[in-house]
Amino acid sequence: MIQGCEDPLLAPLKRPAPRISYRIADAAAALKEAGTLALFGFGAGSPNSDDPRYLQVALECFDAPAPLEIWQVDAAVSCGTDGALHWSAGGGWLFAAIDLDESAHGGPTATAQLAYEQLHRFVAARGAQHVLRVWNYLGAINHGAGDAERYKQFCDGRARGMGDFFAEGFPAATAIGHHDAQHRLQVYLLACDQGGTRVENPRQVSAWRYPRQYGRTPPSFARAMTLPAQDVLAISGTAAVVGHASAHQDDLDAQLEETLTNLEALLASADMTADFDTHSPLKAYVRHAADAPRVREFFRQRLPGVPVLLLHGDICRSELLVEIDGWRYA
Ligand code: 3EB
Repeated sequence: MIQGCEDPLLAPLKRPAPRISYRIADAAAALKEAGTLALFGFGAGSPNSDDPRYLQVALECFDAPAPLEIWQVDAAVSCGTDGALHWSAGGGWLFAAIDLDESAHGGPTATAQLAYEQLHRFVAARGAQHVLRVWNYLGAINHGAGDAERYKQFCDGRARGMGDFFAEGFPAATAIGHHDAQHRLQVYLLACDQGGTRVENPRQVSAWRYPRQYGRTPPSFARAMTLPAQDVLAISGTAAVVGHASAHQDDLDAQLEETLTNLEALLASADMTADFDTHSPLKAYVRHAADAPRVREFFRQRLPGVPVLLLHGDICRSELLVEIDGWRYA
């Protein structure tokens, strides 16, 4: 191309980030709104819907009534199912989700392998797609000792199933334990026809370089991902991990402070200012229900006005009491 000649027809299409919000709303009405790419309910009491864009997440919410999470794009959305998988697409964005019952697939390793194989097969068939963000929810995540811990079995299966899915680099991710009696593995993702930029945290060893003590297969995720238009950061599950070690065992307040320090370090390493605002929804996964009021108070004091969903979930290291993930919109 001739230098200085900027033909708008040759410039790549901008892919504005989906808008993500929490809302007390009627599920059917939210699904009817223009541009709804995905809708999430939280916990057993949340709505049921067969719409492929809807997922009932197996984590209970500490808010009553529990809000819905809505992803919206400025484009027409199509959707469908493909075997055990359901999906939607619009404006260059792709949502895909799978929900598998472990009892039908032979435990956490085999189920994670199958989930990632299915997602890989589906996303690959849709052509150039970049997986930017993945969420993983599995039952009884801390059950089992040492390498037999269910989270570590999940990491083994995830790595086996992904093959070259993430050859360009790992997506940002979250992996949290749910309390559903049925051991279901829920995995959902956000992909785009343009790539993002991976962000690591200088305070933390990259997860894929964790030493052997954390399991045979290091967790495969990036700490965060800048979305293609460069204005939004998708933030992975972030906890009180410094270097590769868990900090402040049994101290909720200190873990919250350390986690916020990690989030701020992540923003700095993405060249963003160290603040969150009313457009930057977060989630806090809280291990012990009794800690929820203190976590809520921490957000009220330290991140006032930031939308936060408090969910009852287990962090993948049993000494960690809280984990935060979410979005930072510039
Ligand atoms: C950590 O920092 C906490 O296995 O996909 C955070 C985010 C964590 C994602 C995953 C695990 C995962 O290591 C654990």
